[in-house]
Amino acid sequence: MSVFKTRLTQLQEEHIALIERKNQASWPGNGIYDRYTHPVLTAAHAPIFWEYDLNPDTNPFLMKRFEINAAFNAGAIKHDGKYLVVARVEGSDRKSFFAVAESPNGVDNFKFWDHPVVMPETNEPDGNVYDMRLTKHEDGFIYGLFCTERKDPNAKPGDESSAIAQCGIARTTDLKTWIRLSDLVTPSPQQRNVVLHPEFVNGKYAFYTRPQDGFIEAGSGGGIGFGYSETIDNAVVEKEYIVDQKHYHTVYEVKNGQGPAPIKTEKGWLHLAHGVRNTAAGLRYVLYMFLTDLHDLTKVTYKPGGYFIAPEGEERIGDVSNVTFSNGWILDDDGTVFIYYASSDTRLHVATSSLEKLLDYVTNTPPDGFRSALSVEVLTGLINKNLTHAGHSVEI
Ligand code: M1P
Repeated sequence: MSVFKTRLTQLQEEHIALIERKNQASWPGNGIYDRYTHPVLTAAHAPIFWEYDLNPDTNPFLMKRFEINAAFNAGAIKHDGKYLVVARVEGSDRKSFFAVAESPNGVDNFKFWDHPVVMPETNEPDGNVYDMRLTKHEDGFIYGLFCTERKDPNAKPGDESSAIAQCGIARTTDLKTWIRLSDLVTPSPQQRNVVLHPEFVNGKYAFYTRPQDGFIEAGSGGGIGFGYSETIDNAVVEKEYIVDQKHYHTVYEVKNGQGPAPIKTEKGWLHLAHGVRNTAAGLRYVLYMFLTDLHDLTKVTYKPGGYFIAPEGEERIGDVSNVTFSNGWILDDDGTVFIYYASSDTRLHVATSSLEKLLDYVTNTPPDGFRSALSVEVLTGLINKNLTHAGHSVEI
């Protein structure tokens, strides 16, 4: 057999084994959610026909012609009975694009659709697009809001890295054909992590935003904002109300951002977000949760202290290490919640929980007291409760 054929056979066998690999929950976990043994999506999940020219005449050495570098930060939705993620796929040329992968069960067997998303552009071409949040809106459409990044027109000569980030908006009914609308206009010079609320609020479209001064730095901006627009075509948010601020000496002291669209529960809107703090080794991104009032969407009613998910083991390492990031989750009919989170801007994982468990977590985990002494007070309370409780049914 030719080298071409031998290599191709091996690549195909390895690819099928990867896609069909079973994923198992890692026990005993923390009781809040289950992590899984394997990532659900990686660069290696890209179909072989994306990376190779499979014609031996034009590619006799069976070389990669279009290398996929990473598959991470994914929007998620259950559609026609399938668990779909719209991943940020990045080529070795650093350009991101969107591609849909589907799974029959939400935890393994994720397979990319044959073609990536062809995202139409506005009059101002996108330099890079990433981090789509999917919202099934009550107006009947599925919206994808994402970051569109373009070179800063005011960058000084020689500055090839300054960029302007804004929120791109597209809608679809089948995740195959996308209609691009105008980018969201807000008072903020930079926007990332913008999410469409699934319901109309007083007849208006409502957006979670992240006002930010610079491309990386939140600066005097920051916090998860909230604002309204009369329309979704040519959407304009005139005022951003801060729902969840960054705060000194917390896991969200440098900046934060809304994750996926919040889930409506009987106790309020359940939010997943990311928080960023600075360390000697650079920025550290973790996930945290909070609940907002069912009627006053700008009022946080519960917010556990600390992180919900932080990078662990191999999750710690990647193109941008020490990062967990989530922009997609799926609430299933039986109350299971599939939380899709990416690690270190490299790969996508799933954690599973339930609405009941997440509400228990959010409403019963002590809030951040913002001082060491108050953390010790909370810990002492828990220790004393456990050690002095005579009627404990469990031997300690
Ligand atoms: O590299 C970590 C993350 O950085 C950005 O998030 P934020 O806007 O909060 O700083 C995004 O580029 C995100 O995609 C990335 O995972």
